[in-house]
Amino acid sequence: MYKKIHHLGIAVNDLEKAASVLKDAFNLEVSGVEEVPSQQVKVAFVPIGETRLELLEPTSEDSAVAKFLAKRGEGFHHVAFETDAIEDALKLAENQGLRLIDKEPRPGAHGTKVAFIHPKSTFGVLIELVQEGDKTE
Ligand code: CMX
Repeated sequence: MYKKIHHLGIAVNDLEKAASVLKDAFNLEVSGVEEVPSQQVKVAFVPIGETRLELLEPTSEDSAVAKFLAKRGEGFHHVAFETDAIEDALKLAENQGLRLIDKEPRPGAHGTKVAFIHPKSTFGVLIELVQEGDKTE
């Protein structure tokens, strides 16, 4: 049901500044910036081997990431598990008593389907399920 860690999300105050550090001090490639209106964030991806980092900057004060930054400051925000069966993965999590933030998948960056599980039911870690767009049709 699960394939790999799709990405690790990191909340930042300034996406350009964080991207520069990863480019200049780590020699990593940083993708173009994309807005994800459904999540009120702009994001950039940084591939590292089989996985990637996702830098997240809020585009609205009401966004989940803005609240996170205000309360906890910059840092690790979520881990995303890639699945090829997101509906089944959500059902399994719900049947096991986890608190789903999204009962149905919603649109994520780059044409993906995504759904989140509340960190209070998963040992303090916000978990995102991701299914790549080309596998959902
Ligand atoms: N990781 C771990 N704990 C977190 C957290 C995170 N990312 N975000 C919030 N929390 C904690 C808070 O610190 C708080 O803990 P305490 O009560 O111990 O202080 C608790 O969760 C708050 O939970 P809440 O009152 O239910 O809800 P919030 O309004 O703080 O929202 C959450 C938290 C997870 C429900 C919300 O951030 C959410 O819906 N996230 C899913 C969507 C998302 O994160 N989108 C951004 C990423 C988009 C992308 O990747 O494209």
